[in-house]
Amino acid sequence: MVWSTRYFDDLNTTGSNLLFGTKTNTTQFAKHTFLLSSSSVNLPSSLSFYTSSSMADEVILLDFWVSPFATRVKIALAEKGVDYESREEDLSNKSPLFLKMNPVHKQVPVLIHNGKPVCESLIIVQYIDEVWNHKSPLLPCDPHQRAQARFWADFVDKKIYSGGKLMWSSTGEAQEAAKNDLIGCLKLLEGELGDKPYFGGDTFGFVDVALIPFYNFFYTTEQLGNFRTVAECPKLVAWGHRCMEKECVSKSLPDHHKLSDYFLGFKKNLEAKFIALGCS
Ligand code: GS8
Repeated sequence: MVWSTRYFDDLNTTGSNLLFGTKTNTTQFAKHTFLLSSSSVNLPSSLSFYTSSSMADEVILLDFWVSPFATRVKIALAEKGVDYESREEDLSNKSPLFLKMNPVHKQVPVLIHNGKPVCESLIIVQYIDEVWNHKSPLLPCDPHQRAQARFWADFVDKKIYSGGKLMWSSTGEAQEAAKNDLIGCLKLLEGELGDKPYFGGDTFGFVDVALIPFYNFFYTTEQLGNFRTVAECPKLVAWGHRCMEKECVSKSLPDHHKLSDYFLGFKKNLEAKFIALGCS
């Protein structure tokens, strides 16, 4: 595994677009011998050699250490045992390679596999599951279960990420409303988890990969909204602990204290800028 030595260099280089995800919203094998077209086909492990990528593959991740979206990709690659090079991007000074590889959204993560880019974290995780289908399937075989997994992963993006973002960009009553909405969404997720060890059932899967990077953010969001996730959603917190025991997760997630310091400092800077601009 090749890790970027610039991992912690760019802590303060990005604008609010890092947190809020858009540029405009400042406020707020060598090649495969053959590849089976669907990861829904389960092969005997003796055949897996023919379907997985070889060490000669070049896998580069355009990365940013704070990004929960990039963390998803790191977890999926680690779970599949894929070697890759992480290249830390300075989001306030995007590299020519980055702009070339993701000209539409200009966002991390971007996976560059043998020179070809794949963008958008959930699409990248599905791509990884299809290409490196020799082990640890992330999506289920059954089409309906696959659709369900995609639904909940999409829910994470639409409700958990967006709900957290709203909490960060609001104050007072609006923040309280955002907090209550977020807790409601976490409870829905806890209901979907039920008594299963993972969202994927007995094994770690697609929804687990989609959500676990945000588990780290719970700690920071709790401080901001003055609530305890464990009191609200104990099974979800137990799931988070279970996931953290997996090496692919623990080695991919940034330290939550560092993350918390980063975001709380970031929020303070943003507030100071608002005060200086005379905004309330
Ligand atoms: C979101 C990626 C994103 O927001 C995905 O990959 O799933 N839907 C996408 N990336 C942020 C960093 S993390 O907050 C980003 O690259 N921001 C820079 C920018 O928007 O200019």
